Amino acid sequence: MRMSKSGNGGGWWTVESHADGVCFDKALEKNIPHSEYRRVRRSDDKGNTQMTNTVPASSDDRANSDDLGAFWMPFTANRQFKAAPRMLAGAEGMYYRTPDGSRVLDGISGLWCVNAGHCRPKIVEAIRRQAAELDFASTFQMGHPLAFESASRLIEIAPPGFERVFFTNSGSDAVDTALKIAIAYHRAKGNAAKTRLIGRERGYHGVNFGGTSVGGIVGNRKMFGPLLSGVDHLRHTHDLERNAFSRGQPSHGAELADDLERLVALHDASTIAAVIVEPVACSTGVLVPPQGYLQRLAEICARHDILLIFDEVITAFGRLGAPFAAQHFGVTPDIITTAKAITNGAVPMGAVLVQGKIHDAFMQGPEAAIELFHGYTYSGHPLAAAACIATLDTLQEEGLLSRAGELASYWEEAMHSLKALPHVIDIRNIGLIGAIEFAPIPGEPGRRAHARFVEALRLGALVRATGDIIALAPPLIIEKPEIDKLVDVLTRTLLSVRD
Ligand code: PXG
Ligand code: PLP
Repeated sequence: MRMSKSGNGGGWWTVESHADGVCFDKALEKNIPHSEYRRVRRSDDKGNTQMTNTVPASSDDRANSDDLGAFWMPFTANRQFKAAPRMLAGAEGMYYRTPDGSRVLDGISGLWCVNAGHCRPKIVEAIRRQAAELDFASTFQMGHPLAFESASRLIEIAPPGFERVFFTNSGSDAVDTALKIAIAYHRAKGNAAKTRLIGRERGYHGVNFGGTSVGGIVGNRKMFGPLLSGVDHLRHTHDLERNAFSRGQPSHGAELADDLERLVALHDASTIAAVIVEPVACSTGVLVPPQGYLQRLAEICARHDILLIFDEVITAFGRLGAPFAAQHFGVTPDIITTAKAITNGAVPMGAVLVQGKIHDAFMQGPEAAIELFHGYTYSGHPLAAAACIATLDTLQEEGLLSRAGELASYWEEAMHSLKALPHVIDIRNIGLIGAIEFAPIPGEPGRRAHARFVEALRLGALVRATGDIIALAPPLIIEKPEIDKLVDVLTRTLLSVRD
């Protein structure tokens, strides 16, 4: 079996091919070739679904709507998954329910989205009501009230100076929108040569061409040709030698922000439009910024008139104990991208928040002229806008925007209690985010975390495997006994999976 560095799904490192034709996981235990597997969904009279193995798949079967063949799953080892599917059927609060009725504690908020917990009544009701009231209305030369209201509500909780919101469908769209706005901003200011974009090694900024280009995960990049030109990358901040088992922000590495000066010296500031970083790089395994790093990066950007974009697709909406990570770290960027928890994961939506000066730069020329030739059919979609407002209501009414701060020290202790377990080489934490890094098995990167993800699920907790790291980010409604339960499942998992 050959392993290779690839996407961020199923692991930053994941299986690329099965040279022996056998899927690992459960199929491996039984030594069953994946080609002989086909799963069929059966529903009982209560509507519960169950997966059953049946006859070998053939091309004739592909049209069968009951099998798992048609859905090409994102960031997933499709053949491995379909040989041993992991299905969810329902959710409420902190828990998922599987088709056979067992409860799974959600340790990763779905996929870093469900900050207020699952199926919250106010959000469900807002979406239901909106679907019946106004299903769709364009925001191109038209409007509907909730799009404006949701933008205003976001500005109310945004850091100082943020005045405008551009809506998108996802985090990937938010990133590409932000990069385009940055280049167009400098052009509007008369600096048309400022077009270069700087990302960071190990950064994740979604999967559109712009985000892939500024992203720094090799598996996400290598299959897609030359990508955007005029892009460069800062060094990442991961430093196990100096910072392993840091609690919260590590002490070493602020000087890595000076890497931007190297790129300025190489390209000249007059050619650089923007730097984009995740305040905490989550997808790549929770890289917490060293103390002083973000401040230093912001200072260098300001000195060279380079826009600083914080990609807060994961870190916004209370994850660190403040509405945005920018407020938590006390660093104000020029642009913020966000998505995911903006609707509590219930309806796709992303947003780009910009400082007043950026929007102002576009408001020139005749009033009848379109100022920014950019937008999505679903920018400010009524269902998404309704879900966004209801999400903000829920987060604010329940004090969830600050709750991660209140739980952070309990969470930190809980995470670091796993320190001595087998193969653990680092534990990281900030706000209600955690990560456990394992020593990789030589030649089989990612296998260790994947095996533990599968076992934790069997024991009743959903976590995320990325590379040789298990990432955690529970809904912000989590109670201390549930943190204990998560730690208990992880402890048993790390003790029982030996290799
Ligand atoms: N930027 C950041 C910082 C993200 O975390 C995106 C952009 C893209 O958002 P969309 O909505 O287009 O997926 C993300 C998304 C993981 C994982 O394994 C993380 C994301 C998505 C899928 C998996 O940690 N983050
Ligand atoms: N492709 C075609 C042919 C379209 O007509 C459109 C939108 O009108 C798009 C792509 C973009 O779709 P969206 O606005 O949902 O991003």
